[in-house]
Amino acid sequence: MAPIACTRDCYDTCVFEPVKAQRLIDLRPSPLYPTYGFTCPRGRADVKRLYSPNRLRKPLIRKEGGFVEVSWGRALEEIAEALKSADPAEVLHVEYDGNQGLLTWYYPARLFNAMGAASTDYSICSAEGHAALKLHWGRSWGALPEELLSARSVVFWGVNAAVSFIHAWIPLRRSGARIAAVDVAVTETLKQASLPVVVRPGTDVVLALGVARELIRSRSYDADFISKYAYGFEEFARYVDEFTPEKVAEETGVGAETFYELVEFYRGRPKTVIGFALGRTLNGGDAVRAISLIHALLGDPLGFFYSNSGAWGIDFDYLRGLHLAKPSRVVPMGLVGEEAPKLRAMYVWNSNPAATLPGGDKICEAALRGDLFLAVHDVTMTETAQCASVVLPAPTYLEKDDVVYGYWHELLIYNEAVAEPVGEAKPEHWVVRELGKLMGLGGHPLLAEDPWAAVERALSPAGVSLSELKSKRIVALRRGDPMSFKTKTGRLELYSETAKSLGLPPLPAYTRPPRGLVLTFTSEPLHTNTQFTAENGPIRPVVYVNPSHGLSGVICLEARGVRVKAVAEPDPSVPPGVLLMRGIPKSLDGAPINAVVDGAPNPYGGTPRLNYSVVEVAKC
Ligand SMILES: Nc1nc2c(c(=O)[nH]1)N[C@H]1C(S)=C(S)[C@@H](COP(=O)(O)OP(=O)(O)OC[C@H]3O[C@@H](n4cnc5c(=O)[nH]c(N)nc54)[C@H](O)[C@@H]3O)O[C@H]1N2
Ligand SMILES: Nc1nc2c(c(=O)[nH]1)N[C@H]1C(S)=C(S)[C@@H](COP(=O)(O)OP(=O)(O)OC[C@H]3O[C@@H](n4cnc5c(=O)[nH]c(N)nc54)[C@H](O)[C@@H]3O)O[C@H]1N2
Ligand code: SF4
Ligand SMILES: [Mo]
Repeated sequence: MAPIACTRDCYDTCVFEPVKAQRLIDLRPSPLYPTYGFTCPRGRADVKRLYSPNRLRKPLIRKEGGFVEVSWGRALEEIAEALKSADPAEVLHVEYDGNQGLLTWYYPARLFNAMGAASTDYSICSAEGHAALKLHWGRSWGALPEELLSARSVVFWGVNAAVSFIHAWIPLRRSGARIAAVDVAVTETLKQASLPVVVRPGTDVVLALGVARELIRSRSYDADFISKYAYGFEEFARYVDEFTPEKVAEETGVGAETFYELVEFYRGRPKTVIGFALGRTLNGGDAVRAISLIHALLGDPLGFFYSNSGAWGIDFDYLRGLHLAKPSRVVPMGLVGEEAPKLRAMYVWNSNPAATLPGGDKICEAALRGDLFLAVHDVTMTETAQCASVVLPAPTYLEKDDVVYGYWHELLIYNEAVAEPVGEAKPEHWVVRELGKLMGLGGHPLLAEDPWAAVERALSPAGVSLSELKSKRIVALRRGDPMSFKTKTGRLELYSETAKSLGLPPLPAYTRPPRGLVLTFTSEPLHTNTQFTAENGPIRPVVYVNPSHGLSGVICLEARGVRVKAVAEPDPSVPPGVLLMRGIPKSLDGAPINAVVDGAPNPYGGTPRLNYSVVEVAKC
């Protein structure tokens, strides 16, 4: 059978060979690059989820006594009426990467742009680092899998790759590459790294600038590369000179011995995987900037990998219809919860914001009070769907045709359905076009354009036609020229004139973190964000904490007057001052853990500081 790609928000974007008898019975990981014949526990759980009794099968409307099943016609009328009667600026669509398909994630935004609704800024995950990297490099993409996997040494910085990025981690472990890893706790990744480096939360920028200083002082940088391609070396060198090993130790907690080992590691010209999590900490965008610039000094413009989503030239804006219509306003994702009580209607697909966004609990409060009309299109009854006015059943990626790209590998995959839609599940593009018709927007050019014609147009800058993709099934995309820097000066800006022109600091900045206990998160192997609790069990609300704090058993975490309840587990691999949770659990009393998480946007891409919330511990 034709291959099919996992559409989950994941570095790996695995390619599977579906195995079918009467119905789909297995997804066999492709033996080829870069899936290499293995996968994660979520990959195979998709087969289990496909026909699970937990799937949504029919549209539901909330009534006094709970949800009742209704026809698609009735459900769509209800939603169309609510969207039509509201001021478009008070209608917000919330979607993210539950499924990375071009038709599933991107195209449906056209309805909301056509009506002039409010949009989010899509900042929750990786926007901060994308924006930060562009200030120096004019791009955010970097190494491809083959470049990363053939490296003799790799630094995993702010990413628990042993759990969240297994198709980089396992091949590198097998190849015998030397591994350094930088984190705020001794995670699974640090435990297996030859050079584990534990930093205080929010201080990575100091460590990276300290490394840069040593490389410059010892003349271990590529002076030819710098003079040929870079701008602002003198200013950069002057600036980093204040980041002495003493300052590094004082701010980051990394002692001289480990620090010099890391400098030595970088002299070996490793690749660095810069984790998305960095963009979710204090000074995180600045850390991403500084780490990437180490590779500028080393003369390796493909030395880092962050996300390659922008490398292929796929026109995501075209898919969302931004060439013809714009949202009336943009709400940062970290502030959607705060905004919820002021909205009239919210339409959610491909995400579970009540659980995953800071203050997402306020979405449910507003909806259950009756102040907010909430519609949710999902494959299962999520926390957000449980509060909705109308719930619509969606097909999983196994039940619909779509086009899938990766944010690490360069393969573009044509996914053909391998199962019939379960129950009355309908794809996202069909739903928004039907809603458009009911709202009198059916003739709008954004909705009149056939979804596949939109995909064809969006792929043309990437140099791929749909007919080629359909016949080959997998096409390798090409990235641009790594020596072409689309910055203000046209050079690799060590001192960023691009940032300056935007009113941002031209050099990576550092603000000393306030004192206090920092709540942070690391990935968990059995779940992707909040998914697969039905198949793999719930995510336990455990806070791992250094034994010196004397905490164990049920505790409350409090911030800004909000409390959540969790179980404290003493763990020496977490340093004092850090509270580490695995996955995105719920409070013991059922509230989302994100009720206490800080939604304030970071400065470059607006990503909220999910990995840096100062909390108080209270008895409860
Ligand atoms: N506290 C804390 N919060 C976090 C994070 C953290 O580390 N800590 N991580 C953050 C990050 S990095 C991210 S990316 C966000 C993720 O936030 P979300 O995108 O909300 O995460 P998921 O829980 O994966 O929700 C995806 C939803 O899409 C649905 N879905 C899957 N396939 C389809 C489909 O084909 N069609 C439709 N309509 N729906 C589908 C799934 O059933 C699921 O409900 O969470 C963020 N929130
Ligand atoms: N198994 C599994 N895989 C996943 C996901 C999942 O939920 N489960 N989610 C997917 C998604 S949406 C994403 S975005 C990626 C997640 O990829 P990343 O965002 O890179 O997240 P993690 O791999 O969880 O690793 C982040 C690490 O950063 C550390 N950290 C927190 N604060 C700081 C800091 O200030 N400095 C440093 N150096 N480290 C810090 C945390 O302790 C944690 O171990 O993974 C994807 N893959
Ligand atoms: S979640 Fe990631 S590792 Fe797991 S099957 Fe999907 S792409 Fe592969
Ligand atoms: Mo993410």
